[in-house]
Amino acid sequence: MEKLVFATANANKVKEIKHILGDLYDFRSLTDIGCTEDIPETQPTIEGNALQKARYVYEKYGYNCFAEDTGLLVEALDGAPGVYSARYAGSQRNSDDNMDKLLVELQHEPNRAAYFKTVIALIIDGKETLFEGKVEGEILKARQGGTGFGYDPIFLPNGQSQSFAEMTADEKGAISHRGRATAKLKAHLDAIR
Ligand code: ITT
Repeated sequence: MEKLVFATANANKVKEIKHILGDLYDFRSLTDIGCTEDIPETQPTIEGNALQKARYVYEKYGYNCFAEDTGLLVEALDGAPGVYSARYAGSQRNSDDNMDKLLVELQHEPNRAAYFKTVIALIIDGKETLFEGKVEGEILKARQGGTGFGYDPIFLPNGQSQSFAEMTADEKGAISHRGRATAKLKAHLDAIR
């Protein structure tokens, strides 16, 4: 297969998706193709942002590629931070600040239900396909665990006794939003290879 670019600046996403897809595909990073600019993410939806990032690379650099966008949607906050998850506490995009803000917002809130949603947008020879993955769970009262990234230390998936940040990459990938979306991407790529 010709090369496929993963249009993300987030090294944690690359690690998790490579872990699931294995070595069968010849993935290139944005750095590999000389794309060092900040790709715009200005759409009002997770789907829109995933497509915007993938289209940017496809149109500007001409490579088949995929991008993903992820959000954490909290029921008691009407789906916030959602599409704004990365910038929840400000443009510094800092995970500790984001978690602190969410913990304060939910301080007196008994309903802790939330879910992660990932959308992967794939563009091969101009054909766009979307893959979605979700995982339901709850927001913990304090951080637990030191692995993973982003909101992982305060997210407890339903039916589990450990937060995402207490799991190994295999454990998280087997049930996570990104793991589920990536499994669909993998099935599609395997089918068209
Ligand atoms: P891109 O270059 O791919 O856009 P990004 O870091 O901007 O990378 P997103 O906009 O998709 O990524 O990130 C949304 C936010 O959700 C951001 O704060 C992440 O830290 C967080 N996040 C994404 N995936 C997560 C996961 O698996 N576990 C916990 N938090 C996650």
